[in-house]
Amino acid sequence: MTKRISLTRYLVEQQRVDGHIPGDLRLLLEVVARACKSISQAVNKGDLGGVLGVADTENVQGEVQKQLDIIANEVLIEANEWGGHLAAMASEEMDSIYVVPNRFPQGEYLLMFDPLDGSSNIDVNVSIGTIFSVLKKGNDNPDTIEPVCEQDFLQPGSQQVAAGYCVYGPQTTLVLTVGDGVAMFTLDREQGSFVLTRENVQIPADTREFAINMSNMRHWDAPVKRYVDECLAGKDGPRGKDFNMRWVASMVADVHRILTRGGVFLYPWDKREPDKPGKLRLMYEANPMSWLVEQAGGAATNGRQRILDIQPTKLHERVSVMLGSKNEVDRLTSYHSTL
Ligand code: FBP
Ligand code: AFP
Repeated sequence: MTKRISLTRYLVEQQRVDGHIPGDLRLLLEVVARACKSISQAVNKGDLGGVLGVADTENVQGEVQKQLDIIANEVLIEANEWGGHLAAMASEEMDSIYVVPNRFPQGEYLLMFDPLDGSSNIDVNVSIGTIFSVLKKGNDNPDTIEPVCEQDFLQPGSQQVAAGYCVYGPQTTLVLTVGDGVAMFTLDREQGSFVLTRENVQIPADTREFAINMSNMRHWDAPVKRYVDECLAGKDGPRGKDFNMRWVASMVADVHRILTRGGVFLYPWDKREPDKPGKLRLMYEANPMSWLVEQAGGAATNGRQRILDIQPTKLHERVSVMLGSKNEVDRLTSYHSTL
């Protein structure tokens, strides 16, 4: 049975007992968790807090922002800018990086986030979440310190030092990896703290459940179509078993289900936008989720390459995503090399 300890104690043990994380990273993760608690409160208030609806602004990808997108972005920036652990932040909701202002000490970490993933679900009261990823700024030599710039963020996902998400659903759950497996913490609202409720999370290698937006079927590439057609064929098809389908339209909620009971999630490249590699964002969505999934024994590729090995060329880069139960992702990847 999982020891019911607080997130704070878990992180202290990761630092002190296991030596996995430096003190600065521990404090940074505590601040991110605190910001998630504030966002959770705002999400819970909904209409009572006057936070629902659109904000009449667009983000850098031309998507209409919801009020809660903007509120969550501000909460994360305000919570994290003064602590001294960060050099800069980048967000799905901001055009360029946010350098920690001179009035605060500069740290060595870079924080990336999608402040409120699944925005289309906000007003309809369906699970949404915050996704985050932490990198270390490359240049550590104090004699040659350069001001932080966008280039510092362009590291492959394999360089992440922490990644996680917080899902705001029937429960608020923070899911975290610092490279030592995946742990889940449930928000105890009475105590006001995140409590460890699952550790060493493992995704089963096989599954009977897939997640994809089926309305895009006519736009898919042949390998994805083949994979889903075979799942839909059920017991009498080549897979010899029936499959179930789930699609929340919040990556956080779909990945949370996969970490909880297995499954495979696809948001593949499709013919609607042939010049874009996919819809999801590499740095704010795909990298943190891929690391969590790999840490839980699953796999994550873009159909051809391990997502964590992709060298980003720009901050808001997009990517095709296939992640979850290992044998299914391996199958999908093999279909891409044969078709
Ligand atoms: P449960 O309460 O047993 O989960 O059933 C839920 C439900 O009756 C509906 O809320 C939902 O629309 C439907 O089942 C989902 O069915 P399916 O599993 O076939 O997608
Ligand atoms: P938003 O945060 O803009 O709603 O996007 C959510 C998301 O990037 C991801 O969380 C979902 O898996 C995916 O979009 C849903 O996309 P569809 O609307 O095409 O189903």
